[in-house]
This record gives sequence, C-alpha cells and structure tokens, in this order.
Amino acid sequence: MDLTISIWIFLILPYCLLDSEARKYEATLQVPNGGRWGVWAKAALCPMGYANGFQLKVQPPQTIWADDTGLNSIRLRCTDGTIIESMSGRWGHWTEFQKCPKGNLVSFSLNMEEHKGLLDDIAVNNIQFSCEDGTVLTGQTHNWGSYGPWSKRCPVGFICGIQTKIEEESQGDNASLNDIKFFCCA
Ligand SMILES: [Ca+2]
Ligand SMILES: [Ca+2]
Repeated sequence: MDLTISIWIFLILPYCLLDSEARKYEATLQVPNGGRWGVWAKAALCPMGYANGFQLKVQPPQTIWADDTGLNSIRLRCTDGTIIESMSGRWGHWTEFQKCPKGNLVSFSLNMEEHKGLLDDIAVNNIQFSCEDGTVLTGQTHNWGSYGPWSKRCPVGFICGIQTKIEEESQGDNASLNDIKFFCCA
C-alpha cells in the first residue's frame, strides 16, 4: 500500500469509528426507587432512531427455599430494527417484545420489591413505559412489588438508550437488576 494512503487511513479511521459509536443524547431519565446494590454497566444507544418497544429477561419463581432474582434485564427495540441491551443478569429467559401501538417510548416507572434484610431480595420486579400517544405498556411478569413514581417525560425527542445497574453474582441472596436509566435523543 502506498505510504500516504496508509497514513491517511491510520489518521481518519479512528474518527469514523468514534463517530459511529458516539451518538449524542439530550437527557437522562431516572426514578427515585432504584435498588441499592450493583454497579452501572455501559450504556447502549440505538444507532439511529428511537426505542418503540422492549423485552424483559425474567427468572421464573423459585421454590420457597431457593434464591429469587425477579427481573434480570431489559432490551430495547429501536425503530431501525436494532435491539440494544446494556448489561444483563445471568438468570431467566427473554419474554416476548411489547411495542407501542404508535410512536416511541417517552417515560418509565419501576416496580420494586422492598428491601428484605436477611430474607430473599429481588430488587427490580417489573417496569412500565409510556408511549408518546399516552399508551402505558406494563411488563408481563410476576405480580410482586409495587410501582414508584414515573420518571419525567423526555423533554425533547424520545427514549433512545438504556443503562442497567446489575449486582454481581454472590453466594446466597442475589437481586441481579437493581436500577435502570434511559436516555432521550432529539
Ligand atoms: Ca436479602
Ligand atoms: Ca434473591
């Protein structure tokens, strides 16, 4: 390869890669009732467009002596067909996608089970989203826990990204997914 061309590629390529990964978001949506354990994983953003649906990773109810973790993760479906995910807990399986009848996701609220002390904690149990036309989508999972307040609605645009807070696996009582943030893109 001609030296000038290889230098040119060497200089330009990193910027192209950086540009494709670095989509900008305008706002972060959070709720006050997230869980106390875990660390925030890397955020994931739709490459283009917005999120108009979601899918849950749910652990089925365990026996009375075994460790429940409830909701383990959430994936978003983007309008360009991409499915994005931040970090996921290791338990459970993916359920069916639920989608806004029209338009995109704009806010959410978390269903949390209260802190159980020495007993079995699960932290996040379910989620609700609202779509831009006001439709509320409720995740189809266990009927445990209770809903906290709604996040604010995207001040501009719609939800386009996700970040999960996952408790690292420990012996004994795992809660897995503890908190979630969503991002809005213009
Ligand atoms: Ca516990
Ligand atoms: Ca548990």
